[in-house]
Amino acid sequence: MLTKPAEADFSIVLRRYDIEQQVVVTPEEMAKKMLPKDEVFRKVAEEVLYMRFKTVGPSVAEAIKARAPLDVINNGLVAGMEVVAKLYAEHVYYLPEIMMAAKTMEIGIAIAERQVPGGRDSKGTVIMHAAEGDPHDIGKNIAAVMMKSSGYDVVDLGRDVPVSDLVAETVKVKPMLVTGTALMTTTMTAFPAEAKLFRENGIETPLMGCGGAVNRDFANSYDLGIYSEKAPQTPKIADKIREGYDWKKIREEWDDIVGGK
Ligand code: B12
Repeated sequence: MLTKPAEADFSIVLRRYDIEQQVVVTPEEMAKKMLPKDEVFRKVAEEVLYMRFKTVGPSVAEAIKARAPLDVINNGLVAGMEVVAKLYAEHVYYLPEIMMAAKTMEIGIAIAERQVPGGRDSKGTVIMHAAEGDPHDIGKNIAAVMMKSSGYDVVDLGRDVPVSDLVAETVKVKPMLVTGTALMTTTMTAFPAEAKLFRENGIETPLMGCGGAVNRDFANSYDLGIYSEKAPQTPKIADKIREGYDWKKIREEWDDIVGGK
């Protein structure tokens, strides 16, 4: 006999079947633990966390009156996205929330980015891309803002960039640095393939491997490979390349460089 709907226990029915235990943490609890204490940054971060794409613009515009635009990006928008990523990992948020939060963050970044001081002489050109097959470009976009604000020209090839396109563009543009982002273990293998083709085409440009799937050991495992863990480290490394450091010297002095010494 069928159970009448009124008698069904929906707390048992409406649960994810593909994980062992449903995590009970709420976005509010996670926000309390992870979000910055600073009121201005917190408000911006909450816009991302709660996917408020209609109000993120006014909040960011308000925040950049009181705080530096790059800090609003890093300590507000990115901080909010970090909570979203954590909630996804804990199976509280699902893909639709991720996509809406990412969109909200992008709207905010576009507004803050316009206020980042620029207009200086270019320090050099950097090519940035997300690896072939990889749609994750949020970290790359943040790193691109940092590079532009530090005086570098950025040629952003976007996401899911075929290895052959990257090589062709690098031959054409002759950048002083190429960065790659991979958040998936299936796409990070693009970097050694790109480095091999760089070499075959006589390119000695350092190829920075970045993104969640990549660690320092992996980025150091192929010729030309160097590592950057967080977006704000990249201008420091690029400054050293300007001083004449090659990929081997960057590797040797990496800790000192990103430590700011
Ligand atoms: C947002 C997100 C998405 C969005 C991406 C939107 C976008 N435009 O980027 C969407 C919804 C599209 C997506 C799709 C998928 N995703 Co996804 N996604 C995520 C999520 C939740 C957050 C990533 C993120 O943006 N974080 C915030 C940014 C700021 O962090 P970040 O990218 O790590 O960047 C930081 C550093 O890595 C670094 N960095 C990054 N890039 C660069 C570049 C430079 C130059 C520098 C210096 C530094 C740097 O600096 C940043 C901070 O300073 C992660 C989970 C997680 N915890 O990371 C999964 C995750 C990356 N996704 C995953 C997967 C599997 C997928 C899908 C295959 C899911 C599916 N089954 O369909 C699809 C991809 C399908 C395809 N092939 O097209 C997996 C990858 C697993 C693996 N090990 O391979 C993850 C880890 C989730 C998981 N735990 O399973 N995803």
